[in-house]
Amino acid sequence: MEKKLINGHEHVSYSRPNVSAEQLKENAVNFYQAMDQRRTVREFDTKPIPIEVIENVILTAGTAPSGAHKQPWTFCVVENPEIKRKIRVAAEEEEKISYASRMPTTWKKDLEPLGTDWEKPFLEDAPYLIVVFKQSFGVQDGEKVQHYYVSESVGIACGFLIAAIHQAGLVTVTHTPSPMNFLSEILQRPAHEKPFLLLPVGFAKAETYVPAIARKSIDEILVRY
Ligand code: IYR
Repeated sequence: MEKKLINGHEHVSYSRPNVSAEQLKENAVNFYQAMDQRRTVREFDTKPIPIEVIENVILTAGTAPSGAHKQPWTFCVVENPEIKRKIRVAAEEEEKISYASRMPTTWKKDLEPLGTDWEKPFLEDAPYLIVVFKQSFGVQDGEKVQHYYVSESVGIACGFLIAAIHQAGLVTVTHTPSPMNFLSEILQRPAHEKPFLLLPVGFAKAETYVPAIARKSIDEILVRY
């Protein structure tokens, strides 16, 4: 592999194969159609899944770009039923209060078509919970390491993760119990890691339903200049 020093730092040559316009169009439409099959699913089958699948979707998430390549993320994988139970109990405790008094009426109205409520059985049914933490800063050899665009970086990594989960043939739901500090306590994460997103991962329950909702059209989301 060809190497070159830039600013005194080693660079390696990089290229991707030349692809015809026809092939580009086919690739793009195929990936869109595959991703358009993704749905948020809230009811899970308890069927186990090999850990290698979870390792590889997390490796995929780890390929995301990040501010100054600091990779400011930690992915905790929970398989232990007792820890899943603890997370469910704590999440439902918060969600119960949120639905009863913290969420304004308009918010609850907006959620009505999705059929959500405070109960979160998926936190125990799904064979794995991936709890994503964002690192406000890093720690290396006891020294503080500056991180940049942390939420953006971790958000992009979560997008990759969700795409990888779908591509593998599994389902998930982006669960954000609020507040979610209980996740730091249960999983005993250090103070510089903040809970970002909780993703149960598994097969969809044999008989489940998702809301009959549509995605915005190209004209609604694309502005050309
Ligand atoms: N965190 C709650 C409420 C909730 C909020 C939004 I915005 C959603 O898109 C879905 C749910 C819950 O998980 O039920």
